[in-house]
Amino acid sequence: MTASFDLKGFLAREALGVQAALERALEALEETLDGDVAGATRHGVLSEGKRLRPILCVAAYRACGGEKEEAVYDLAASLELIHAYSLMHDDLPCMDDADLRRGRPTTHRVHGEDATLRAGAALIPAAALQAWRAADRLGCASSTRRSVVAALLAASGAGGMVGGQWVDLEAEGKGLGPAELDDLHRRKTGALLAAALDMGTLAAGAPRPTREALIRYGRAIGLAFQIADDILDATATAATLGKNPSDNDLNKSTYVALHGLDEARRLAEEQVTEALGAVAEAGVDAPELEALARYVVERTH
Ligand code: GRG
Repeated sequence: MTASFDLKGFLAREALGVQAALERALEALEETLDGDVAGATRHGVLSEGKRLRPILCVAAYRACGGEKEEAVYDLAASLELIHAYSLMHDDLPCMDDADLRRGRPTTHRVHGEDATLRAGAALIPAAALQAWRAADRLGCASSTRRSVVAALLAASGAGGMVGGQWVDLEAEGKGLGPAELDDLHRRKTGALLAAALDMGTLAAGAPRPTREALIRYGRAIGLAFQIADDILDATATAATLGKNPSDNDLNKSTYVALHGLDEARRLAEEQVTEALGAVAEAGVDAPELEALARYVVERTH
């Protein structure tokens, strides 16, 4: 089934649904932002990303029988708001000091550091509110609404993305071991990807074993995604990737530096196999999730 799956068409269609939800989210948020900060927010959120996290959330929701199409994009958009803030802040001079993101100058290069810092900070509570309201529109019970927002915030916080970023910054130039590198990326990248599956399955009211299996899928593709990122970082140009500097420039530990290219590719494939196994265990018919698992390691940027 996956062999004939039109991944390109699927990604393009889903990205449009996500984009429309992001526009709706920003219209509401902009009522509370001044001009500079609103401009920085639009730049960081609406620039052309792959929208992988929201697309995973929508795919998980559908795989578990969810049918409320517009509201689930609003829920999924909350993940992209967090992701966008993290990229905007990650690019700031006090972190990676990056010039290029998604093929465009970074937000602070266009709108300034002050507006970028404030826009990113405003996006964090906005994302939580967005998830809460969308779960409400999806008809989730109040305990499910709490779980949905908790999943988003736990994955974004010190035990997840922020904690992983912290370790990443401290590790620059130090050389991490394999277990430390896995831990860093499980938190920095994997936690939010796994939360996408968690939130989609929660919103659809999936039974616990299905939910747990799909969260395992999310963790596996999270690691595969990061290994693929390191492979791309080592093999593709900044123009193809649409971002700079590279991890190599920043003297960061990577899967390629630690294991070499061939072994890094094998490790990524191992995680894809693990992810596909988790979908089978979940007992759902989900060609979209199967195709997305392959996409994370086959993508070119
Ligand atoms: C102050 C310690 C501290 C943290 C603040 C900045 C930050 C929070 C976290 C950074 C997290 C980060 C940059 C994670 C990287 C995730 C990642 C792999 C980004 C690239 O994702 P893609 O390829 O990007 O999905 P697109 O552009 O397609 O959306």
